[in-house]
Amino acid sequence: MTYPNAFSLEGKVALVTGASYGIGFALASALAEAGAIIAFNDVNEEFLAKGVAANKEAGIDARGYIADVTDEAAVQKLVADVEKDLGTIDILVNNAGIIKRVPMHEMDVKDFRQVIDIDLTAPFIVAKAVIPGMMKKGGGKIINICSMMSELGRETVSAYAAAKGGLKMLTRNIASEYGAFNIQCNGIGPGYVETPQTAPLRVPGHPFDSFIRAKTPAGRWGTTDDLKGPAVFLASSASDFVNGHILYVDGGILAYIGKQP
Ligand code: NAP
Ligand code: GCO
Repeated sequence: MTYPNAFSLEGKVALVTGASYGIGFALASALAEAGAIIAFNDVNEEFLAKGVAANKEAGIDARGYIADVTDEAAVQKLVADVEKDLGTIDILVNNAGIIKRVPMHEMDVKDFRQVIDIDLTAPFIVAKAVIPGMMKKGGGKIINICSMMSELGRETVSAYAAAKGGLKMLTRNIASEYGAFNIQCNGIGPGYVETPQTAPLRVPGHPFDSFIRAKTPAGRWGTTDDLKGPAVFLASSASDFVNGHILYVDGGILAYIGKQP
């Protein structure tokens, strides 16, 4: 395999969940720029329509599919519709996710369960739905969007950390169980990235903003552009012998004790 062909996704069908905006939208754009045919999902019709329009504006012919990724019947239909419209799914990015920041002792169990449902059970549901097609086709790529909280805890994010820690091990188990079918399953662990999900933490002057800048060697928040190259790598044949790996795209947070105050 010559380079840069190894990074080409020409003709590959990619499904990205929760991709009307934020990290999912950026990852879908990156895969499209590398040649992939894009199917993206959202749970909200209005956001889905905005996502289709934004892709069109960017010159990307992405198909939008509405589904709540926690609903197995809806996901089975989503995958069947994508495969009817575009062909067998070669690349799955399990991106959809939520966070609820509540002190654990005050957290309602239904909120805990909702975070686990969307951030951990849904990646299982969607991967389960696409793996049979990948097995039949002779291989595929699954990329689960993990987190710093796959490795670290912090106050108020118990449900999210439990989910993202579990997602790390689900990633490794899919890699273990399906590597023999030429399916590689890896994770991307973004650091702290500027998206709507982290907007409450990035209010100018918010102590968390200066905290994260001090914890990141580059002294800045990540952007969704920082995640594009790693996603294309893990979606391409350049990573065919990378399996069960969580690629942390965190600017070095996990390596760094933090800037002395
Ligand atoms: P975001 O801006 O909040 O976007 C989350 C996306 O997931 C939205 O499109 C949302 O759609 C969708 N979604 C939520 N529940 C869904 C469901 N049940 N079915 C289908 N789609 C659903 O989040 P983000 O910052 O882009 O994060 C994307 C992923 O990266 C998440 O898994 C997050 O945990 C992870 N992550 C984020 C960061 C960060 O710093 N931002 C860092 C590490 C990891 P609606 O808006 O329609 O609900
Ligand atoms: C938080 C943040 C983080 C980021 C991300 C870090 O409240 O700590 O939302 O969880 O979203 O997951 O990798």
